[in-house]
Amino acid sequence: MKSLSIPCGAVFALLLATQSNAATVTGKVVFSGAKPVVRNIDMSANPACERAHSTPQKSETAVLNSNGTLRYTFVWIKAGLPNKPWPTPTEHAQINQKGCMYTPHVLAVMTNQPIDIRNDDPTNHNIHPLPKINQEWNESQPPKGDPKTKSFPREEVMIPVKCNVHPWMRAYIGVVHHPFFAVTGDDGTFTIKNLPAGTYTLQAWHETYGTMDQQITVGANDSKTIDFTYNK
Ligand SMILES: [Cu+2]
Repeated sequence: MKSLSIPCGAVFALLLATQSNAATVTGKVVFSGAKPVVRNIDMSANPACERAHSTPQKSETAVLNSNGTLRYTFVWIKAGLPNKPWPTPTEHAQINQKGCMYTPHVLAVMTNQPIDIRNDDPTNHNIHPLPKINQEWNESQPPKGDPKTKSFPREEVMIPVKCNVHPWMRAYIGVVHHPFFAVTGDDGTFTIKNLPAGTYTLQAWHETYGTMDQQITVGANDSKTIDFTYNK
């Protein structure tokens, strides 16, 4: 058994070395174009959906934060990583159907990472991802039914998800073969940690405003700030 302690120690030392070489990239996604018109979603065709809200839900296709940044932007390392497998998290990602909306609107996972799909509504949903690279599927889910656990084996940015019952329902799932990605929230920022030193293509994707690429170079232990500005 003693011989085992040597490789374990070596692995531990290697892990420490890897982490101390890890760079962090942070930034924000700024929007400087014409303010998007945000329409109300008409759920009157389905009273169970409409009853779930005291005020109409807003379209999420272009959500501007109060600080001038853009929500639901997927930011990821598109190219430049060493060609090696990255461990898949065992932690399940979540997507919920609540009030006849998908939460979150934009989800990012690793390839093969389990995704729990829940229906918290008192109504049927039909979850229907529309991938081009992964396999398409289409399943109904009864009110407050058991979660469905799914995953996507191949990298794909992005997979639109629709509900065949409620045409306004739309989500996007980004599936990446590595862990270097983020989605902007209500402050419009993103953080990508533990990035090995190197030169990369960093891409921002937004469902309405499209993609933007930037070349970045990070050294060991760097903390870099990289902003994106959409001006549409
Ligand atoms: Cu639905």
